[in-house]
Amino acid sequence: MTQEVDLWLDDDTIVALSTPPGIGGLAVVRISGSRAVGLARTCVPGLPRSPSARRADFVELKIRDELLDRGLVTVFPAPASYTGEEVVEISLHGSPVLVDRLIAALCSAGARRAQPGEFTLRAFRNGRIDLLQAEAVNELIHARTLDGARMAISSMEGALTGRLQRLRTHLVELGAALETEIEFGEDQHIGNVVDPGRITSALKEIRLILERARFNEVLSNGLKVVIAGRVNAGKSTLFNSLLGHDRALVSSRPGTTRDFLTETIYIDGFPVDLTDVAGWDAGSRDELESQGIRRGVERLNSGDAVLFLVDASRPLSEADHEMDKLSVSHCRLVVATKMDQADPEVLKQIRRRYAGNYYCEVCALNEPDLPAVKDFLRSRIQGLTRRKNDFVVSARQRELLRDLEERLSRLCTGLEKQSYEVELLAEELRGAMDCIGRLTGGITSAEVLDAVFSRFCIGK
Ligand SMILES: Nc1nc2c(ncn2[C@@H]2O[C@H](COP(=O)(O)OP(=O)(O)O)[C@@H](O)[C@H]2O)c(=O)[nH]1
Ligand SMILES: [Mg+2]
Repeated sequence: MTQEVDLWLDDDTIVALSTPPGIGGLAVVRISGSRAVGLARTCVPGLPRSPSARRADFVELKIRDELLDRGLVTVFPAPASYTGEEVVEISLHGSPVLVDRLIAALCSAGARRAQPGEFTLRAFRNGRIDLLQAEAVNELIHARTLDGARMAISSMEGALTGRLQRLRTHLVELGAALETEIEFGEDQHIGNVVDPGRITSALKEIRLILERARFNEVLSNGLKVVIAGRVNAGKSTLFNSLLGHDRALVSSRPGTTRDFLTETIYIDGFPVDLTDVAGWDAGSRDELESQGIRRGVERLNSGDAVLFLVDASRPLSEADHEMDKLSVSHCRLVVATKMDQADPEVLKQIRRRYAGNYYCEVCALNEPDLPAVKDFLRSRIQGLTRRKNDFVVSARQRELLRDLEERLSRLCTGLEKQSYEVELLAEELRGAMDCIGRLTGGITSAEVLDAVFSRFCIGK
């Protein structure tokens, strides 16, 4: 863990390519640290003695008197830069050869190659942004949808930070009240000193954030849909039809698909991850298959919707009933398949049984577009994305928010009850403040920083 501590403490001037690696129209090389301008000058001899702030200058890039390229140099003096340090950005032609040469020259002059996320880590270290905002930067870069990007930007602007700061103010007030109580005995009810309603409303706020975190995930990462149904129900055929090409193996021999296949389709530009799962045959003793089933069930439970396929050409079986039970509590569309070979008796039975469900009948073999299935997915997307948020919540943040929620709810109960242990309440309160500190990065550790920043790209 010494490396993270170094990153946290060292004052090297760092350099990295900030645009994607490879051939492109332009490449931007970023340098940050107290020696940024000095080091840049070794490759930009024409850089003025006191360069103008945040204005691009057209210059010659030279390495040992040899012209490398012509490009633009912009100097961002400290502290009004992305990292809070002196920053220089050099944009040149997007040639990996030129970029490598430039970075190597800067390194031999004394710069160090930046670690993933190190520019943003420095912004955090120098108090330009908090940890919530740093994580939002990464969410923004990786957003798969425009809505995801919008939420990330607003998080970067401090939407979640603001909410948590308000909450923290309430908790500090409550802490002061509890201390008075501890010092001056038990004759007055704590509710007289602090308004428990404030904690209740803080609790509501946290619950709202948590509830919305789920929607956030869909908005940022797309809809996760699992195709379920007994072996040979036509899952892989439907999967291929929705994809528009043959991805999954289709066979009349049961149990052909032994693991997952996940592929993305776009509905109105919105990404939908479709998963075709291994043979769901409940009676199977085959080790590999039952493992596939277990993982399929996990997948089902963490997804946003289920397409539950029932074969209309064969009598309903025990496996159908089991799949029915597994999927009933999820948002699901029941799909009667193989309509070209439907058995009238079976179909009647299916229609009766699934009256009241979202339901459609298809022949995936000859029906390439499957509009009924797509309509269902479309309405699911609309349902989940109707409520827009102004922040993103990472897995790390969600865990801390859950912890915070539990503590606040214990605090609430404690405050409402007449008999309470003030010391215990104070303990919960400290825990809650800790959670907020960990969320924003006021309290942090090398492991957390490593976990957060190692997910970044180099150059950000
Ligand atoms: N007649 C007909 N056969 C189908 C249809 N859909 C799938 N099948 C056939 O049913 C068998 C099993 O299909 P498959 O997609 O592999 O089922 P899975 O085990 O649920 O993935 C294959 O022989 C398919 O060609 C359909 O709409 N009509
Ligand atoms: Mg299959």
